[in-house]
Amino acid sequence: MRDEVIAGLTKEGQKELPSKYFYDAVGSHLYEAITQLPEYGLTRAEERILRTHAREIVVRLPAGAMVAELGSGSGRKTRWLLEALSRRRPTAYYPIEISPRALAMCEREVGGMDSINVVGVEREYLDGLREVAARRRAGQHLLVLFLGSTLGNFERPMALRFLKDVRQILAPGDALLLGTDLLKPLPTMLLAYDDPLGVTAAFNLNLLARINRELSANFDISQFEHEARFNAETSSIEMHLRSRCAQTVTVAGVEVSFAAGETIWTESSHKYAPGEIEEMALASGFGCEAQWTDDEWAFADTLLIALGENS
Ligand code: AVJ
Repeated sequence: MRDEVIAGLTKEGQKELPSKYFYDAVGSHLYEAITQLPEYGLTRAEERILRTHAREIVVRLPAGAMVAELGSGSGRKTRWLLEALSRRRPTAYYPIEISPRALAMCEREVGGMDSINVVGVEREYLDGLREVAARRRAGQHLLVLFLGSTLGNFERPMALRFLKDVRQILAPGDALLLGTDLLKPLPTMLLAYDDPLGVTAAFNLNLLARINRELSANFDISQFEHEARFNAETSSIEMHLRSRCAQTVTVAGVEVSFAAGETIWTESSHKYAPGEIEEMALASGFGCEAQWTDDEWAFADTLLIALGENS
């Protein structure tokens, strides 16, 4: 974390911080609060999809597959799928998370379920997935869950790279259930990332507070403000932290200077056009088996099947 933070803050031009560091104890709880906000429809939309279509999804999955989830979060949405799966047979579930807090929340949420064996994997996504794939029995299929539009945090070329990397770890016939937030009217998207209660602002600013706590930095949190904007070129909502004045901060012994009004880019959440997901899937070695969308909030869960070498 130290090296990535220093590299991002000392970069020429636009300063940046990796969004994966939002989720310490405070950040994980703030994100949970965001998912309850009326302005942030994403999580509820996906929960409605998984709740309403759980059985339909499960019958399309390879039988007896073990389940790996990339970035499980609290695991609340996943319950609906796991319930439908475990009604057919006992299922092994491997949540993969770098945040021990999120992993603990997830193990608590899912741990009590009958016929589900939860084994948390505290690793980066691809490392964790390789580890889980190595544990499968001969011929056993894998279902990878990548929900909540976490893919949207990658720049488009990185998202494609990531899907290709996942495909490489999978065998033909393995499945990937991919959750993606879709493009919607600008005011709706902006409010979702700049809510009137300031929960998202707190979530964003907590990144600086975390860096203070863990890298003995001295950010004055009151001298930064939350900003959400839409980047039409990349079709993504960007979150930034704007320096309210000219100031110098020390981070792990390194001095970082800010001009008044300068920003740190902390996250992009890409919003997809409906046809785009199938396109990305095909370009990364998956076939599009089915797609479910929500009526209230434009969001899609797409079931992708890893194609064989010749298909
Ligand atoms: C957890 C990555 C899906 O991008 O919408 C929520 C994180 N950031 N509000 C998103 C987030 C600001 C969220 N994801």
